[in-house]
Amino acid sequence: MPEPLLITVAPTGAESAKADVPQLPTTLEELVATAVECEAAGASMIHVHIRDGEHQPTLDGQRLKDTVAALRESTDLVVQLSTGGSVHDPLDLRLRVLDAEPDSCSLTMGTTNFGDDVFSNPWPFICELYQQTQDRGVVPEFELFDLGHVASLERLLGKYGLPYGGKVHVDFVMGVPGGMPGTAAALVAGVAALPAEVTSWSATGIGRTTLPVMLASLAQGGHLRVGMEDVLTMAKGVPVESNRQLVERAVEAGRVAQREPMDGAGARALLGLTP
Ligand code: KMH
Ligand code: ZN
Repeated sequence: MPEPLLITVAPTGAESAKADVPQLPTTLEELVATAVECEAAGASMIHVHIRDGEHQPTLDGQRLKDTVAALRESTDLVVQLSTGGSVHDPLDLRLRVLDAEPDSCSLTMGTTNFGDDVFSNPWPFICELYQQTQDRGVVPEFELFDLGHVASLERLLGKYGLPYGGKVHVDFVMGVPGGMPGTAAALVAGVAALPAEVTSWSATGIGRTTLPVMLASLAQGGHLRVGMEDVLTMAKGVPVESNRQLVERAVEAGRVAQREPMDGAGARALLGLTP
């Protein structure tokens, strides 16, 4: 039997403006409603960036705690908070995301050019964040924007050992201008380079690379991340109406590959989260 498919939804991100994309879930109510419908459609993990009252990206501690609580109350999704935030967030605030006690957090394995900006992830920050996840019982998802990040992951695991829970899950974030391209060839190279400790991997392609990366991931037995953080069109000139639509498309693609969507319990087992 092919392995069930982990579908992570990344519904909001930090890059798109509500004024430009009114269907982007930016309030807590919109985020919870999105989470509920994406879970029903087949997602089992949610990668969360939150916004403030003006719909701007924020890492406000109380809002993060309220968000984790609300998502736990309404869904069985694995709640993953972004520690990447926006390119403007300082490193100390990004570390404090863990105070909200999520199930999981993102942990990007290196600095990368990010369009015209720089997404800063210095090595000492990576080490500090990783050790804090181990101490606080949070399962990291290692975000790999470039092939060099794969080598850094090997270095990190060699220095500090396995994550909390004992599993190593990584996510290839491809097609960011400044990172690795969103191509099947790049994904093949990335998967081939993964350290032996890695137990599962997913992939997402930004913008027009969404479909090639999704299909290449399924072709190699990988898992999927989808959502409006990563793509705002279904096809050229056709706007995404909702995150649910992207999850439904991932479920459909997975079924072609004979991969049924994993439920929350399956995702927790995959990630080493105790029930
Ligand atoms: N918003 C990007 C600068 C993450 O969530 O950890 C970083 C990002 C990665 O989205
Ligand atoms: Zn993110």
